Amino acid sequence: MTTIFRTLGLALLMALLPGWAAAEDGYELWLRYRPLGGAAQAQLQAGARSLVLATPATPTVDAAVAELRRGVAGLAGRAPALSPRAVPGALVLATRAQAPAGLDVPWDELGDEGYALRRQTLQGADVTVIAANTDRGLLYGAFAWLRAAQTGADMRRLDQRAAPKVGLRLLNHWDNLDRHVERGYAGASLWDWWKLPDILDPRYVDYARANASLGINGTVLNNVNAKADSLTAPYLAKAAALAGVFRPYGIKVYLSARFSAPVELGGLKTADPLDPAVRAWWRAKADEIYRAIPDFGGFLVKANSEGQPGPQDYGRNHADGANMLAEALQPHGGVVLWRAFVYSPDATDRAAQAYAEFQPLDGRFAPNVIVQVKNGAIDFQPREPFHPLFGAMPKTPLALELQITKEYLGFSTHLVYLGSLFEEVLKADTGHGGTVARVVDGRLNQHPLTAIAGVANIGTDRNWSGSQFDQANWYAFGRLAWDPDASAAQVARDWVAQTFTRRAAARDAIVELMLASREAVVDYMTPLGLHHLMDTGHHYGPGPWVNNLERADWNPTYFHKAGRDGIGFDRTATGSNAVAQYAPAIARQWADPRTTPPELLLWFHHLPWGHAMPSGRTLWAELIWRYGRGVATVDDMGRRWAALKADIDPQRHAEVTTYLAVQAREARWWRDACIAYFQSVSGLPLPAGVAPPAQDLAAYKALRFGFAPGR
Ligand code: BDP
Repeated sequence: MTTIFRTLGLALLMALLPGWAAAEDGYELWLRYRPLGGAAQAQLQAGARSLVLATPATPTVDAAVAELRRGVAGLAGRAPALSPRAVPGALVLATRAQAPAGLDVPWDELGDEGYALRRQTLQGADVTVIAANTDRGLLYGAFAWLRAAQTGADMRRLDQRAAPKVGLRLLNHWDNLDRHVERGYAGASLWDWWKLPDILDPRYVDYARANASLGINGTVLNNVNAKADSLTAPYLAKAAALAGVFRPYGIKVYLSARFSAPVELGGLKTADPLDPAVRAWWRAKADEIYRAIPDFGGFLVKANSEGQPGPQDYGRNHADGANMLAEALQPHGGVVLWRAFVYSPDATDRAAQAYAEFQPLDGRFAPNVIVQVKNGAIDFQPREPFHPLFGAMPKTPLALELQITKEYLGFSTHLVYLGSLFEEVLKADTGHGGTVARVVDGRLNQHPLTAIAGVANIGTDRNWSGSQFDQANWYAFGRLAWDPDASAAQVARDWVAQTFTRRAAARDAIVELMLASREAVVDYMTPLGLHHLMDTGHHYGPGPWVNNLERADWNPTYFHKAGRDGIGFDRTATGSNAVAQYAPAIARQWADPRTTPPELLLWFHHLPWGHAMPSGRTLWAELIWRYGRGVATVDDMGRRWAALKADIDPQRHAEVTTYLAVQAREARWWRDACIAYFQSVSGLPLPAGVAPPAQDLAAYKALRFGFAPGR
């Protein structure tokens, strides 16, 4: 009772005090536009006195102008008015068609979506130019200019040029029609399907602004575990309403398509992709979709995976299925994103299956099909080697699928900056003549059609992503999708400056904390190449002992194979030989434990507990040392954050503090439960100085989480 009153009292107090009422809750993301203060603010004011439009008016230009006015009003204290000509201090938005004489812009380099920002003299006036070939380019340029201002760039000497390296930069929402988000840890789905198409939540616009600010240009609205209902007329009208909100922001709508829809919706007896009636059904469906959504992006498909229907149900292969849909979308310019996340219960190594099913189909896909491949061969683990399909299907455009939502990395309660993980994958050398980034951006094999997808971490939570720091993962995905060569550290610096603080010392301290966080989670969950030790179903918390699931390859024991003799999955020639799916140079390196990086050791090798590690420790001692290092890093993150109290607004500082305390507790839980279990298997004593787990193994095994989110 007293607590209720106390809470109510506090809420009342917060509502009454203006400072508190305006407390930051994270809703504004990285578009918070707080006053720059000091010289920077005066400079920005001088450089954005007015807005000049040298471009045809479109809804996208309107969006750019609105954002610039909002941004400058916040950062500089005064919104610029529209002016008919280039007066000194004007911000000139120019597209090629109406570019004023005297503009010095390398138009051809900018393509359809790129932009140039520069300070220059135009018709005798000192102005800033935002130039692009299209209105979308202008919008991206406007956001880039605001980002430059927010991150403390010298606006008097601005000279930037950028064009995206990847064509389709997509969020994948695993959102169900009842608003439950599969693997969602940030509340319910943003899409209020019931109230659509008539009622449009204003939040849809803020969602679009946030994505456009990063260059994200497409969104798959519904879960890959799709319901056919999404393709019915009422739901297409709802999707069309969302498409209408997103269109000015350069964002196209896509849908996950259920392969059996011709049976479920069309009353056909089969969904066989070679059946003429089935093909006709999909063509008619595509025509119907494009009548409702003329710029519809296309279909994402999960087929013959985890119980979803697909072409194999009819003895056909993935190319048959994908090409049928591609044929239906082709006249409208749509694409098929066909997922390669497949595995069946009877195979010997789940990590080897996608390659086995897809690689032989290289060259058999229609030109508007992209095969969408997860970053690793298992499933979004804290660390996996890059997927062996990258580089191995030169005739097929491959999209990289990353998971922004942290299904296997502590949901939204653990602070883990995924920029580091994304960067590691993109920069991985495939051994086929280029990195994963070069495969994905099409340069390695000259593919004009390119895509990158991130499984969204967005929901109805006020802070959008379930925690303040999870916003950084959405941000990092978008920035790296635009430029896969960008540095995760630089991206983090920008995010911190836009979101928390521009003060260099504080900003750098937060960035350091973020950059340490990914290795920390690897250490306290799955060090040394271990994977899938998470508990059943919800994937939260440790469950290395789980061995009773109906399918072998759902069990953690299947993945770590720990026994008296040692630990690890032998994927070399003496085991599943999945390592041979990599290019020869990489395969050779990873087939030998002496040349396998310790980070991937137990992914590829089953080794005795006494195996000597480069550190001089035994494998057993190294494993325990790494679990301990993970906990120590999280403690250190907590200390660093505590020291930043004066630099961060109280609400967000306090919130992150409580989250970090949960993470510190749960990192210990992970460490102790895993050590207790592995010790029960190895039978070895703990190395000197290592404290025994806080509880016995039975206590960890007894924990249950019936209502964990996201299932
Ligand atoms: C796994 C998730 C599951 C997804 C599946 C997928 O546990 O919820 O449906 O991947 O990607 O990570 O299709």
